[in-house]
Amino acid sequence: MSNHLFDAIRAAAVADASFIETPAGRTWTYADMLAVSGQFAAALKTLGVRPGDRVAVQVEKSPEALMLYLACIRAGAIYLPLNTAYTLAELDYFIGDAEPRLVVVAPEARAGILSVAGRYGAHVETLSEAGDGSLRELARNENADFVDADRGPDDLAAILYTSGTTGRSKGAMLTHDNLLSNALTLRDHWRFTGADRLIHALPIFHTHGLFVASNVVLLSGASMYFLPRFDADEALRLMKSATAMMGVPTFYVRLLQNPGLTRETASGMRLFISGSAPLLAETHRAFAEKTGHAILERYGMTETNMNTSNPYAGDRVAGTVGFPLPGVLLRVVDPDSGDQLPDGETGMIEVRGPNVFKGYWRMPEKTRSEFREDGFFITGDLGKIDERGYVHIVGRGKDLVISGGYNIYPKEVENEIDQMPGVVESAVIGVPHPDFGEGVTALVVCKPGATLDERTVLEGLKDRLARYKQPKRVILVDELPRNTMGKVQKNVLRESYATLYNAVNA
Ligand code: MLC
Ligand code: AMP
Repeated sequence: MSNHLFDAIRAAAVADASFIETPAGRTWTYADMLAVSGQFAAALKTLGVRPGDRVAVQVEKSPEALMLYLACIRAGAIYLPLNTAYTLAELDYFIGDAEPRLVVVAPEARAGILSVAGRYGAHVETLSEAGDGSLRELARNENADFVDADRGPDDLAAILYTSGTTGRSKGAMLTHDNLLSNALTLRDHWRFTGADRLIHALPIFHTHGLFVASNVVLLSGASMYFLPRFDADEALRLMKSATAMMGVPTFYVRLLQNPGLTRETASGMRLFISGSAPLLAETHRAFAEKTGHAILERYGMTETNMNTSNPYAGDRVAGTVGFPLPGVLLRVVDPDSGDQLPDGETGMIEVRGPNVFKGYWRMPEKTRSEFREDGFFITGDLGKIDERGYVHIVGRGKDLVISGGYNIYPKEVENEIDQMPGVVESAVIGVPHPDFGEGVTALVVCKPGATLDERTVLEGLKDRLARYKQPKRVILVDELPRNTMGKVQKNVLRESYATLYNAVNA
């Protein structure tokens, strides 16, 4: 029997070495990790979860939540993490689409989810932020010596939903080898060892916090400070005894605003990594000036895991995402013809490698349309390769807003607004925001005589969309600018409202 991903995790585990420390003073060794993930895996089996079954999880971050992820890998189930901000309306879609055998939610969310889960034949268990709940109780009574399910490199380990340009979310299917190969590459590239202690302040329902951060730590036998959420004061306090941090650009913007960030505070750290959204070159420079550390920026996405990284040794160039990682092929092509462009020219970024996902869950046509015949995945990001080989992301071919590292597809928000009584149409854009990088902003055209205002539009979105997708501002306008083809000119709108958030948090 072999389990492609977990065998490697097990091989890297040193039984009495520290694995997790929480701010509440809870500590976990690697032996604890092996035992508790084994108990959770056994509980899944008792509940009837079989290899290939999906397990949907919307719970707060805790060591036990991470154990549930590992338990799914060990039991051969497909882990399906869900952002804790998703509303019941959003969950309905994910559960209907993925048809999980089991749904795990916070105890207080149980009553709400029961009818949704029931409709799709899913069983419900609970897990709280403190690590309690019905699933924990079941696991407590199980044997820790779980025999891992047989899983090969191509078997699915996880499905992560990413929003789509049409507004419909797609489940990206990630295999055991997608996750393992990428985490091993990152471990070596960023030189993680058992001596490292990572400040882990990211959520664990997306690629960054779950796979990049947690898998790299696990595969190097390192330890981590596991924080429920990012807090600049807490991160600064922990830097004195940590070695590395991974974050979205907002983490670095907030650290820079904190007088506690000094050369001395960061002197014990060896590495600061940023990704999930563009890091402004000015943030990179200000951080280097303040601390002496050049933030290492890398580029990835849910479908591909990590594609590029600035070098560990060598120039970490502000405003670039570095070189393709070992084993990853990256090219820049003309978006229409698909022909490869010479270095220096801007086009569509395409990637191929063991990191690239297997396709979208139950969407074979969508999958086909996003791959070239030679197996390259079309990322939707526009970029160029400079004369030194550094990759620059210069824009997006997809209509997407990234706010604080979370993706928001304007279409999804527009669809909700357009359904409101009194609305003729809307356009949702991202404009520069000092804290979140981009601020979701809605321009709304109302019917004559309609009594809509900013507050009523926001009120109408409250139970429909996760909080981070909701516009930070809603502006009523008489009409939307259009080109001769009748298409809304979002670039014109982005220019008109470019300074909207200048005064906020400045
Ligand atoms: C929270 N809010 C956000 C938001 N996060 N709004 C827009 N964008 C966000 N990212 C809302 C809150 O609900 C709150 O609403 C208000 O904004 C202010 O919240 P806050 O207290 O300031 O936010 P905070 O809890 O501190 O969270 C901000 C954050 C967090 C940046 C720390 O969003 C975060 O951890 N982001 C990381 C996302 C991530 O992991 N992305 C990786 C995706 S994987 P109210 O109700 O108060 O008005 C990927 C691939 C790759 O992209 O390459 O890695
Ligand atoms: P997601 O779908 O949440 O995984 O988000 C992936 C997208 O985030 C990518 O397609 C990019 O548009 C963006 N992204 C990730 N890392 C970076 C980065 N370092 N610089 C610019 N954009 C990034």
